[in-house]
Amino acid sequence: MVIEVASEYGAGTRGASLGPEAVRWAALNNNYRYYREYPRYIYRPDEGPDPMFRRAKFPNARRIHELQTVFEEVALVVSDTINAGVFPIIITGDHSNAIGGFSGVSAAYPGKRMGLVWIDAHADLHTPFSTPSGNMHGMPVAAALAFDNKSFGSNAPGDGVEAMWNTICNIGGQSPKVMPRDLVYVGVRSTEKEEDKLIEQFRIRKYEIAQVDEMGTVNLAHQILSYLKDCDIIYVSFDIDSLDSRIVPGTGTPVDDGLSYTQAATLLKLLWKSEKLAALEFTEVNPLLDHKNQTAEVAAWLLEELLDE
Ligand SMILES: [Mn+2]
Repeated sequence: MVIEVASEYGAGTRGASLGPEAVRWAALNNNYRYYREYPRYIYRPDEGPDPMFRRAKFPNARRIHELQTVFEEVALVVSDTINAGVFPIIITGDHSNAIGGFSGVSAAYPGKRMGLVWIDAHADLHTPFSTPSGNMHGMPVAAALAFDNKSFGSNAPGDGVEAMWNTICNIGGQSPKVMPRDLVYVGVRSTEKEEDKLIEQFRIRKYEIAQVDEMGTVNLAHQILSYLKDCDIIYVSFDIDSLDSRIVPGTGTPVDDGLSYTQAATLLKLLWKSEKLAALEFTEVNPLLDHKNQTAEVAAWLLEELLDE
C-alpha cells in the first residue's frame, strides 16, 4: 500500500505537500508498476495549506499544534495498514511526517526493538530547544529518540511547546521508540553544532559520502544490517536530499556532493530485501522548486527499481 501524506507543515518553504502527487505523476508518465499495481491512500490534513500562511504561534516549533494532529492521524493509517497485513510505502511532503510513519510502525509492533536507517543530507536531530529555524522537518530523529536537547540547545520554547513535544514523542504509545545505538545515518553532510554534539555524545553510527564511495554500497548495506542485527524491525526513511543537489534540485534544502542515484538504488534494494523492514518512507520532493519534475522522476524511478526486485 502506498500512503501519500500531503502535508508540508514541518517545512520552511512552500510546496512539499505537492511532492507525493508529483511522484505519482512521474510514475504515471512512465507507466511504472509502482503506479499501476499498488493501492493508494491519500492523507491530507483538514486545514489544507492555510496554516502555512498564518503567523507561527510557536517560533521554536512552527505549527506544532497542527503537526501533532497530522502525526497522530498518519500513525493510525500506518498501524492499520500493518495490522491488515499490508506493507506500507509512505511518500510524504516534508520530513517531519516521518514521526507519523515510525509512530505507526511502533504502535503496530509494541515491545519490538526498532532500528532506524536515516538516509538524508541532514541529521534532523533538532528539538524546539535547539532549532535555529523552528521548522519541525529538522526534528523527527530527535522525536524518535525522545530527546529534548536542553543540554546543548539555547531556545526557550515555553511549557506549552514542551508538553506538546512530549506528547508527540509518545505517539504510538512508546517513547523513546528508538535507542541511539539503533540509529544509522547515511549521507548526512549538513548539520548544526547542537546536533553534532548529540551525535558525538551518543556515538551515533554515521556513514558519510566519502565512506560510502570508499566501501561501496553493497558493503554499506551489509554493514548496516549487521549493525542492526539485534533489532526486530527496521524503519527506513529516505530523504531525496540525500542525493546530490545536481540530480535533485526540487527539494527544500538541497546539499551538494550527495549520493548518486545508483548508490541510492543499490542501498535501498538491499535494505528492501531485509525481512525486518517494517516500512519505507520517501520524502521532501518539492515540485515548486524543481526543474521539469526531474526530482519526482528520480524518486519514482527509485521506487520502481525496488518493486522490480
Ligand atoms: Mn530530512
